Amino acid sequence: MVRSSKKNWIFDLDGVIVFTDKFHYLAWKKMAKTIGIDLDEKTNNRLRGVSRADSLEIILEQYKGEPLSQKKKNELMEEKNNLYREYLNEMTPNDVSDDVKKTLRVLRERGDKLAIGSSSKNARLILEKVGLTDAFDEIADGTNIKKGKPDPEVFLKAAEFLHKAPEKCIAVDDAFSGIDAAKNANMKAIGIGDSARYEKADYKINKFSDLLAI
Ligand code: B16
Repeated sequence: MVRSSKKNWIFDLDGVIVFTDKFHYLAWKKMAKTIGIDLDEKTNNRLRGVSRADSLEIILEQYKGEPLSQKKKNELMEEKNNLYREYLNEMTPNDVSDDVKKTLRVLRERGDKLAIGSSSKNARLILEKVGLTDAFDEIADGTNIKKGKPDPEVFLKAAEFLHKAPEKCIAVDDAFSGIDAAKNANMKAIGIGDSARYEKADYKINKFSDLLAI
């Protein structure tokens, strides 16, 4: 079968290309403990795809003390981020599956455009550690946006960086908030992992290489 046209892919990072959610969890858990909160997995699941500041607010729902100043919140976020980056610094190319590596290579060989659309301010560090910086034509991340997913900003930025109209882009995201962001951006949305059971996803896939059949 002849493939009709080249495609423009925008990939979420955490949960699609790499799996750093366990590091987020360990870092948030340690930070939360310092203010008397025992972060459990159920609350942690609500942090998937959510910005750093919004994640802190979700954790603080369990905080029993006096209201915290913005300065204190910034300190807590910095503390969490420092812990998180210690884990990231241990990452290597072995932290990316062969399925993901091979699929990215094939899409590139087909002439498709590839971008990252991640809420993370650490996206470039992660890509560098796992050796994937050059696998993408463009990177839109937490440093380029004011509003996190489900706001479409990061996916729209990625489309802008690729010089492509949003409706010509396909976003791949594991979080419900990411699928909402893609639909809010007027893009096709592909669900994988958690979001493969989300009815708003236009396509649902089990593994990354299933993209090659779309
Ligand atoms: P940072 P993604 C998201 O990455 C994570 O899923 C989410 O848990 C995190 O809070 C957010 O990035 C911000 O990350 O603290 O590193 O800026 O899934 O959009 O690639």
